[in-house]
Amino acid sequence: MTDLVLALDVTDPGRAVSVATACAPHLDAIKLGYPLVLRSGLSITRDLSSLGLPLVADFKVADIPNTNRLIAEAVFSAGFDGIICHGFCGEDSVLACVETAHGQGGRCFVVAEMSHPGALTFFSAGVPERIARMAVSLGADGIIAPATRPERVRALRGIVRDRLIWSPGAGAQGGDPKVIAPLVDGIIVGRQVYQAADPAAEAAALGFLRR
Ligand code: NUP
Repeated sequence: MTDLVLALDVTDPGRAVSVATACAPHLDAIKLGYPLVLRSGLSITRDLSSLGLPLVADFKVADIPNTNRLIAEAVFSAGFDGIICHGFCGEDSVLACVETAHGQGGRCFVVAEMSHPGALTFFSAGVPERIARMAVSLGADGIIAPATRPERVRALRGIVRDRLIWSPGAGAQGGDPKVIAPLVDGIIVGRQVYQAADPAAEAAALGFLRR
């Protein structure tokens, strides 16, 4: 069973809520990031809470431990259920997010390798493997790994084993949802759904991934 996670990068808050509401029956979680939250404010969580879906803040938190903790506290006080942080800032920075998440009953995902072409400039040469190992050792709930590179997801699965892998990059970025879904616990899809003429129908059509 693979979760379908909607990347709600819809910049108009009203439309974001209507897209999320229409798609909700076909989703397992909603991921919100800067494109929406910088326009709507953190209070968008209140508008989405009635959908009853986990809300994950994709702020790719990447700062010193104290700042990471302050950001994570703001995220969980606003009603989010999960947070995504970067791993390259090191153990103490990641731990601040993991501990704050777990203190609030939430989850923390660590970006191990990004999905876009330019990611390989620095997410290469064993770095993603090191980040994945660190995420496991710090008790993170899962990692983010690229749907655009299934072979890399397989390699990282060997490290994280039963921790979660959520994977963006299917659809608009070229990854094949059919290929990636069996390898991961959650597939993150944004534009393919919210830019469709009928987002709910598009989300429903991805329902086969969840079986
Ligand atoms: O490596 C990453 N790639 C990626 O696309 C890590 C991410 N968090 N994302 C996010 O996933 C990206 O910011 C966007 O919110 C979503 C993918 O959206 P789309 O390409 O399906 O529209």
